[in-house]
Formats: sequence, C-alpha cells, structure tokens
Amino acid sequence: MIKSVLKIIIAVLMVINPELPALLDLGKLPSENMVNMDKFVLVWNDEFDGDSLDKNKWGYSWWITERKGGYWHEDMVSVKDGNLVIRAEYLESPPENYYENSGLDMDEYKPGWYTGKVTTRDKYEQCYGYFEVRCILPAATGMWSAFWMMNEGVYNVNNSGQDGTEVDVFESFYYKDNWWGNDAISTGIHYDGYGEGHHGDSIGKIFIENDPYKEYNTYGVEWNKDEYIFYINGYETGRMSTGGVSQNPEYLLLSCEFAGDNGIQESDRHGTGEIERTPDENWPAEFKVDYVRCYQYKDLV
Ligand SMILES: [Ca+2]
Ligand SMILES: [Ca+2]
Repeated sequence: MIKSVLKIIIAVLMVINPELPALLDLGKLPSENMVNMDKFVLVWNDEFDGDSLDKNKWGYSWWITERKGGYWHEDMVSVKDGNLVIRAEYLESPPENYYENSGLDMDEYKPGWYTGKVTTRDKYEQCYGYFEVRCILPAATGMWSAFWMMNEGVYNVNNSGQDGTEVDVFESFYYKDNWWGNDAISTGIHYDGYGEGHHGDSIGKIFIENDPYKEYNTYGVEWNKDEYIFYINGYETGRMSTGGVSQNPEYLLLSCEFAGDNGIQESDRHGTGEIERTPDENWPAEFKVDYVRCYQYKDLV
C-alpha cells in the first residue's frame, strides 16, 4: 500500500519534472519509451544452457580474491537449469578446491563471506551496441549483485570517461533496505579511477513492477558514441553522458559483493542493510542469470 502510494507520488513528480524524484532521492519509475531492437543484430550471447561455465566465453575471478567485505571464489559459480548461478554465503570452512588452487596452508583459511564473479575480460569485449541480462537478484542484506562493464581505461585519470567508463547496468543495493519495499535497483557510471580523480554519475533508484528478488527481469544499456540509455524490461529508465561516453571496447562482468573492506563484512555500507548472519531462507543467496546478450548496431557490423 505504502509502495503504491509512493509510486503514484513519483509518477506525478515525473510529470512535473522527470528529474525531480531522483533529485529528492525517492527513486524513479521506468518511462514509456521502449528500446528499438530493429536497429540491432545479436553478436554475442550466453544462454547458460550447459552444465558448466563456458570457459571460451567467461573467466572466473582469480582462484581467491579478497573483494570488499568478502571473497570471490570459483566454487561459488555454477551453471544449472538454464541459469548461471552465483552463490553467496558465510563459509566456516574453505570452498572445496580452495587449497588445491590457492597453495595456502590449512591454518591460513579465514572463515568469511564467499561469493563469485565471472567476466569476459580477455575473451570478449565490444564497443557500442545494446547489452542485456535477464536475471533474478540474490535476496539478502549486506550484499548486492551487478551486471557491469569495464576496461583498463577506467583507471586513466584525465577528466574524461571517453577512455573507459565503468558502466553499472544495474546494482541491487536495496533488498529490505527501504520502508517502501525492496523492488528497486540502481544504475550509474564511474570513470577516472577510484581514487581522488574519481568521477561518477547515477540515475539513482529505479522501481520495478514486480519483485526482482523473486522474478526475472531484464536490465539493459544502449551505448552509442553520444550517450548511455538504460532500460528495465525494455523500458527506458534514464540517459547519461557525464564525462563523455566511453569510445573503447569494454568487457562484461556479473558479480556479487559484500559491503566492507579487507575481506571483513561491514554492516549497512552502501545502504545494503545489516547483514543477517544467521542461516535462514536467504542463505545461500543466489544470483540467477538466465542469459546475457550483446547486440551491435546494424550499421556498425
Ligand atoms: Ca579517464
Ligand atoms: Ca538460460
């Protein structure tokens, strides 16, 4: 009920000024504008139909990688029932092949929050086009999932995003985070590294009609030389060209991350909510990805 009222308020504000709900940090609703798929042709995809990750298309993160408040490990990634599944959970004992691949001693293992990342880095990258994922988000606090794009130019500090920009097609920070519900995601960009030179922009929270933690939705970005146009289920949610649009090929990433630093989870960072460590119905949380599809403009193929 509260959620419905808020959505009506947001819809009214969007008529007055489309930027108003975002400026007030209320969140936005997708617009009525739909992506025009007629101008694109499919050039790369993974439907995750097999029983293991296609290593010709994807690489894991390094065998064990400290990542914010947790660790990435390849054991947390699987392919089953037509989905890529990235699991997230607290492990008291190491993942199955942790020692085999890490070269670490048994007593060096640190219990912690484990999850995973896959990337097309060194396997597939593309400049411009339309990029879409269909997925169900991991329903847990203290963490988030993401479909994003990167290249090495992202780290180059020159007051421009044209050399490379981290494009976050979606990030799911909002599970159980808001009094109005948990059906929002965030979309944004980052460039000029992650230190003092960092720049970023965001179109903020975007509400989805159904519960993205229970149902499939598609999240897409159209990228041309002038702007990024973001979509949910084919409906435009916002446009961005801050810093100049990346003019270089970028690779894709699918990942889950825990809020925190140095492998230590910190509750309520990035608005992810306090983590619920007690095993319950949410653990292990699963990020289920039905497909990733990359299209190119027909006149660029
Ligand atoms: Ca730059
Ligand atoms: Ca599939």
